[in-house]
Amino acid sequence: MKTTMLTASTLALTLALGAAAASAETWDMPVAYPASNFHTENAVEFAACVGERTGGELEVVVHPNGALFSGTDIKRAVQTGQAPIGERLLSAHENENKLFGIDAVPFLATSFEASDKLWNAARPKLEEALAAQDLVYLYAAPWPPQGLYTKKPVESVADLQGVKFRAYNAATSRIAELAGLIPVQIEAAELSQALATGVAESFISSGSTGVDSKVWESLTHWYDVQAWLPRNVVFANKSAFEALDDATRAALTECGDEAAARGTAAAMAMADDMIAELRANGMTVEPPSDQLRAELEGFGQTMTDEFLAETGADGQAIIDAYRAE
Ligand code: PCA
Repeated sequence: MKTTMLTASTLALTLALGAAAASAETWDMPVAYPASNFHTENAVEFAACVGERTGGELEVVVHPNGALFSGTDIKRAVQTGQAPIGERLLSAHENENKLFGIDAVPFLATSFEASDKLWNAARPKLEEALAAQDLVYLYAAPWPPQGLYTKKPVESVADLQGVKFRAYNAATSRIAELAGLIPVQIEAAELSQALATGVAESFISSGSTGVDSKVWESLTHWYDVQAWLPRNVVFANKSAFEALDDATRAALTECGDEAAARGTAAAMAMADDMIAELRANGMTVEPPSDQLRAELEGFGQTMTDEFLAETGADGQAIIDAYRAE
């Protein structure tokens, strides 16, 4: 009798454990940047947070370097449910919705503080636009300010003529076009290779991506233009998110809020370190000449006008709210 009861309770325990194991879920999270990048490190902390808060019910596994889906494909993969969650540079998708490019309009917001204000003003519309694409916004974090990488001294846009320019979104392509250059779209994961083979000889990005790509192996100069601070956004597939229980959803949202704050702080904290690392590896780091700055600011004005023309009342309302802050 005793044996039977013991067996029964062992069986019940086994069933209970089996049920718990079956309900625990793993979410693969594709990201486009290397494991050592601060955005990726932040995503790994976010994943740990979700694991802890849900008592292991939801395990998020970060896949760096575009290994699971390339940067170009991550957003579509999450929209279609091929991946339940992912991180992507939102401005790379402004061809889908011009508002997605608001953080890459040159010289609209050039400091961490201004970039936060612009993002806060834009966020409700961006969340709405993402929701219409079956995406749930979880968090976003900025890249450090964007500057110009070259392999020779550049005093003005004229000095860039004939240079092969790497773009990472529509805005960087547009700048190339305005400068009379032919841009080539290259994901960060392929950047070192493109520089080494001469497919690209110049680009605009942060000190962080210059360090990730060991840019000093191919280039010599970084002009600290501080032109804009684009953001990576982490989003979940809507159906996958809605299939979770309330507590798990709350954990994702809360861990997302913490990751947004931590990611911004990390970007701020390491921006100068990245510049120091460029210098330590032999790069010349300088502010742009007055002429180069003025020319780039001119492109920024053109692109602000284009942004407003295309986004109409929505874009104007966001920029007005940002400027009123
Ligand atoms: N690094 C990314 C986007 C912005 C940045 O600083 C890249 O160059 O692809």
